[in-house]
Amino acid sequence: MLKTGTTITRRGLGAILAAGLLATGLAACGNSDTGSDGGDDGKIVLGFSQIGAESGWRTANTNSIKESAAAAGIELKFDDAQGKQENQIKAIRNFIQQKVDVIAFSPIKESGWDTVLKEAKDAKIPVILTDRAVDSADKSLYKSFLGSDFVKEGRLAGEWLVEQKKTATGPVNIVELQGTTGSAPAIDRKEGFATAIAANPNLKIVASQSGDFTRAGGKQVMEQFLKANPKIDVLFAHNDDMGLGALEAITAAGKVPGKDITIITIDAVKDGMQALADGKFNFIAECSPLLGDQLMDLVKKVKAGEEVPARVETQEGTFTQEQAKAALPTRKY
Ligand code: GZL
Repeated sequence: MLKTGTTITRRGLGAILAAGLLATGLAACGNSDTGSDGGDDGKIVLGFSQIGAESGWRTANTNSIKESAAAAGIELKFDDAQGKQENQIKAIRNFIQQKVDVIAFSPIKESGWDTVLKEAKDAKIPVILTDRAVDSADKSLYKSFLGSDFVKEGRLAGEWLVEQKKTATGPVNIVELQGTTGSAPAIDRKEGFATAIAANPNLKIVASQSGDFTRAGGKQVMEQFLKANPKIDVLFAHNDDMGLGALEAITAAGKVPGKDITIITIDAVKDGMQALADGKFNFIAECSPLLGDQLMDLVKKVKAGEEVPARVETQEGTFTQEQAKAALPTRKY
């Protein structure tokens, strides 16, 4: 930027004009250190592949990403994969073809991403993982992971149960509704919960099966659990939605949720918090879907070629029935 009062010689004017033309030329053909042409109006273009709309959490996550992109002035190309990994892979390939500036996605399961992520790397388009992780050994395939510590969520759920059942003298039978098979949250929450309850040998998981993070899946699998297990003391569901579906099966079986069967879930979306406040759930470990603002911050930094942390974890809490009653009026999701 020229300061006022600067004397410009003929040679100096020529140099300034040449620099201006060069800069304009670079801007017009996009940022040469990535494979992108950028947006028509110079906006950063973000390609985002979302898993689908399987749960209240996912809907809140999608809303957060769309709202934050608009607020950040980032052009969002959003794809809903309808719960299919092959659709996510197709979407990422389309983003590469469109030469977006940055690609972000929530991988429906941990494995099967190396080939398409290598294609993005070869195209010099940086990738950010949001919400869920991948099991790629090559950490250079993505710039950062933004999301929760799922093992901790499972551990917090288990630790609460250990405390609640510390005076139990006989077996406490637990049934577990797992999330989507092969997904990071399902694998990690299962691990965290199992590790925590090992502290009390009375606590036994007598049945564990995926309900795919959906209400319908939770209801269907809980019906099977109730038929096969005469004594169920606890339900641990990897998300609120499967717990909400299970409520229907438990009630239909003539049992009182929250009393006959202690129910522990993860997420803390509004419907889950309402069930907790109503005494139908007993404990929820929070998993925040509000990743939009942090994602857009990472997108801008990555586009600018700045270093970003390999892992950005969201801060979350836990809720008892009383805490849910207090928190509900101001819940954002
Ligand atoms: C967790 C997220 C999970 C939620 C479910 O970060 O991936 O997927 O816990 C959602 O509700 O379906």
